[in-house]
Amino acid sequence: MKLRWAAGSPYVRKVMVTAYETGLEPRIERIATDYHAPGSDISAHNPLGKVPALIADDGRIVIDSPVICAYLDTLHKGPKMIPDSGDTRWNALHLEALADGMLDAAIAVQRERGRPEDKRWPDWIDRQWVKFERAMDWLDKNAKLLEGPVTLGQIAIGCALGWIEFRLKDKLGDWDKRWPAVAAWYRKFAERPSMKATVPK
Ligand SMILES: N[C@@H](CCC(=O)N[C@@H](CS)C(=O)NCC(=O)O)C(=O)O
Repeated sequence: MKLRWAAGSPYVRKVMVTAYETGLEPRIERIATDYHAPGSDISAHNPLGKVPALIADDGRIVIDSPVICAYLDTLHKGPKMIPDSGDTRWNALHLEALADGMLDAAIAVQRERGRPEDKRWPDWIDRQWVKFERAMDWLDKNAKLLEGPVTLGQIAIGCALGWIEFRLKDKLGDWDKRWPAVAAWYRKFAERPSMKATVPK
């Protein structure tokens, strides 16, 4: 399989952590992709111009990290990252959706901050950041959902927090104090070999 890959992308990282956790990593060839470059050929595999995109062994193209991870989960015989049924399934998918939404909001903040100062809209930054803060408040109260064998939900939350801590450290502040249950869980999760092998640089 080939993966349209970029080192700094948290969505790509989610796919790669899933690949490590399921033993599929050796089967994935990373194709480094500069999706911002004018004329980038990423649209040949994803008309939306986004990474990650997977080119499966049979030529099938799979886009969007939740779909790629679900696809990878069909290719191995070990414990499923998306459990087949019951509470664990819906908790995993719920956490993944929450994590992706946290990231979407955080990336919107980072993009807005990257504009020339006279083109920035502070209200937009606040509106996005509050989504992240509300999600973290909820997660801290429901941190027990992060317990148990590794799932795609945990992977997605781990990768989202890894990116936000890396890119928006100043906004995040002393988050170990504000969201202690999530922070404690994250510090431990970040020690997994799959997370260490994919640290954003
Ligand atoms: N929902 C997508 C989001 C992917 C995404 O936004 N990737 C970013 C890199 S972190 C990208 O390729 N952005 C390019 C663009 O939006 O034009 C997923 O989960 O895969």
